[in-house]
Amino acid sequence: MTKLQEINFDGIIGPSHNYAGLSLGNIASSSNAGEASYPREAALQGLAKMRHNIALGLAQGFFMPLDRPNIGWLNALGTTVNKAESHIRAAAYSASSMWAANAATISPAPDSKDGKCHMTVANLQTMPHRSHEWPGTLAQLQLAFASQDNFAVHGPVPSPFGDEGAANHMRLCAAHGDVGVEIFIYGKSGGPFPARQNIEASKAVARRHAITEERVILAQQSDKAIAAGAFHNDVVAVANEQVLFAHEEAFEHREEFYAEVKRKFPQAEIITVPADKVSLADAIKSYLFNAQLVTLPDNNGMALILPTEAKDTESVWSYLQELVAGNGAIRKLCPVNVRQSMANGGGPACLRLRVVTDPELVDQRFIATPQKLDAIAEVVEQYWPETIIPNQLTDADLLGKIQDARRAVLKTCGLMELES
Ligand code: SUG
Repeated sequence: MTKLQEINFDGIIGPSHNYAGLSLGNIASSSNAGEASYPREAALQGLAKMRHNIALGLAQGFFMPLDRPNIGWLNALGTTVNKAESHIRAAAYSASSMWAANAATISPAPDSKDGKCHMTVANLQTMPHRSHEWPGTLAQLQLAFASQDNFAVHGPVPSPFGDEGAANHMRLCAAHGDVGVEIFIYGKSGGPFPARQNIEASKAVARRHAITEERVILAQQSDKAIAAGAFHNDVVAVANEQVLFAHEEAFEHREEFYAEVKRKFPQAEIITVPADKVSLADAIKSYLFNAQLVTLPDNNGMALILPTEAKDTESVWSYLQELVAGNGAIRKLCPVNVRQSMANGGGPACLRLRVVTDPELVDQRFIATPQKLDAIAEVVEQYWPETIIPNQLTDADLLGKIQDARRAVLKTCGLMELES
């Protein structure tokens, strides 16, 4: 018998973290384009979030930053770091793999007909800077989840069907280790911003993961939400166990979708945040729904691990006070400071990939402990650049520093086989 548990794997924020304004439709990314970033502070904020969650009694893992700039990708484009046009150079340097919610879609073993935990690495092909993440991510998934008796790790869904991973996927279940209903959210193109999750990719992932049709739901993200800056579903909705917590304007056909949820998972508790209490604009600005909705140990109910921006947004914070006072499933609010990631449109939930499995089946090098996080923090203090302005990406010294920093963290974690 295995002991299934939810483990949150956070992407360690890489040494090349910068604000290049690469994501059309992501308001924070566009509005901070060209600003100075603080990679060291960013990575320390991410590590502090992991420590915070471990202290709550949650299981925590991490992924290594990818090799940036991606010189192989530049070479495949017939160019080099020095010769590339600035938007291509910036795409090669992006530390975007920190947002592990976009690394892959995960279907835990109880959901799959073959009893294995299935994972499909996301192709992220809508955005050039993210489209070259998947080979590095796949290498880590194959290493971390190497047991082929327990895991089936799939390559990316083929082009042209954009797939952005767990950010557009939710799971409802009585408890993490029980069989679940999996919800795949896609967008339709035609609005001012790209719809990044293609319905064909969602369907393909559900088929590849061998989930019984009766336990699959496909739902369309609302055009309005995408146009307002919700480039992924996890900016307007989050689920955990029996709870679905969503903005009133998150889904295109809300009533039909809710009816299907109730039919396929009658125990569902749907908490809809009304637009007249929290506008779509405030939800997106505060990243209220990009909270990690987690189950606390010892029957202490659920907590929302929120960005501090949620506390700073009056409508959101007063709504949340009411919510936790109501004695429902969500009982605790935990604001965490991930402002460096937030300034590129990545909140607490973007930074993590949820995997339900027995922690003992995972390569232990990817499992976090307070001691390991301390050791990683030391490397970050010593090697991560303090600050980067995107127009410095031509600087050869910076390039060397970024490469040394990654090598140092791989070495500290005993993961040198991921070096190239
Ligand atoms: O893909 N930002 C990321 C943020 C991803 C957030 N993830 C989830 N919602 N799960 C994106 O848009 C900005 C990079 C830049 O502009 O430099 C960026 O890629």
